[in-house]
Amino acid sequence: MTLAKRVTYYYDDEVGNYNYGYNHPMKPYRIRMAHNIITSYGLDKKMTVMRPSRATAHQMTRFHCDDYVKYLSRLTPELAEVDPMQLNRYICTEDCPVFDGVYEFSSISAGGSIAAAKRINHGESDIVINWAGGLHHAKKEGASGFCYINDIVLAILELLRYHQRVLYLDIDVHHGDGVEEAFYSTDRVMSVSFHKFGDFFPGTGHLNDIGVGKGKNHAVNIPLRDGVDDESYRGIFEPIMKMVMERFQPGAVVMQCGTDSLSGDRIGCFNLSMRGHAACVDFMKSFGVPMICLGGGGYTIRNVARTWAYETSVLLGEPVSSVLPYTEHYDFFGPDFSLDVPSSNMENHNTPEYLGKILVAISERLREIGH
Ligand code: ZLS
Ligand code: CA
Ligand code: ZN
Repeated sequence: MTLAKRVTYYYDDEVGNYNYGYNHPMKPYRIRMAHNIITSYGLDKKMTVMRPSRATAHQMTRFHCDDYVKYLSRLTPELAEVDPMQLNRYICTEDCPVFDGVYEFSSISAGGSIAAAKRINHGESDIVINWAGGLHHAKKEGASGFCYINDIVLAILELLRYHQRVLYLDIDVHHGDGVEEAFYSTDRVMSVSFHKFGDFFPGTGHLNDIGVGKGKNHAVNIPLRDGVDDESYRGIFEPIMKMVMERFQPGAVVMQCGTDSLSGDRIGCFNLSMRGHAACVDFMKSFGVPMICLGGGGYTIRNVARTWAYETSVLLGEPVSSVLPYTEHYDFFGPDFSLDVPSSNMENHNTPEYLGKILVAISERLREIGH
């Protein structure tokens, strides 16, 4: 683990009450489960814990269309039923259901990420955490892939007020399409996403999608196959991110720490262990550049809670016992009750040749940028 830093942690206890629906894989409750592990380890005593104020409609329209934000702010399950035409304009309702409080939920997520950016801008913290953030698919004009408001784009826009260059890094198993698209033609934001590619949502993030105009070579896509393990992930993650940091020299980093890239995820198809996932977070911390860590995907909720709690300890530089402390969710964590998500024996479809070719292609393009 690298050296201790000043850490701020944004958390709103209401977040765990929002519900996408019984059958839906996205469970905001996992954020409360992570929080309870964090406090049971006493990690809340080692950082500044704050409840973020909710993002206003006005703040949301810094990225999103006025009409969409206005519509979302008034949207209720009842309204969705009486006016399906209007609804279909903005939302694919199977992935993005109109649940009770959908707008408030989004404003908690976005409020935390915007507050995180302000805290970094004012030099009040080295690292800021918002596990309710990371909703990377939301578009300017509509919801997509469980995401309604793009808290990440809003946070980056806030950071750009004080920082000439901002790095966005996304280790969710899905492509960070909403964020990439928002900054596709600028050289002030570099967007790097590692994701499953090939017959997988959202379908974007090809190796050769590199940005346009001034943004050329400032979008970096690492398309992976099923079953990537800790060793092969680290083998491309570390050299790519070292090069990115050297060439781009960002003033701030926003890292989306989606945990659907863990082994055994309900939607994902990678084979990372909790320690392999957290090693990426620790590696980024080691550069000593101000950083915001956000949540995102993660659908096997006991493993999401374990991993975000562990990553909080890694960011604090405070080792914790691998025996889970008692929490009200203790029964979720059997039969082992340990702070661990192991890899499985699934096949790794990413051959050394495949990964080698990706590394060569990306190195060549990164060599072209620089200041
Ligand atoms: O990155 O694959 C799709 C789109 C479909 C297939 C699924 N049907 C329902 C709609 C059409 C093509 N959607 C993905 C979205 C993944 C979003 C990831 C978000 C993030 O992790 C950041 C937070 C998808 N994968 C799995 C599902 N949707 C899905 C699985 C099961 C269900 C239940 C509830 C709803 C309908 C049945 C649903 C969606
Ligand atoms: Ca990703
Ligand atoms: Zn995801």
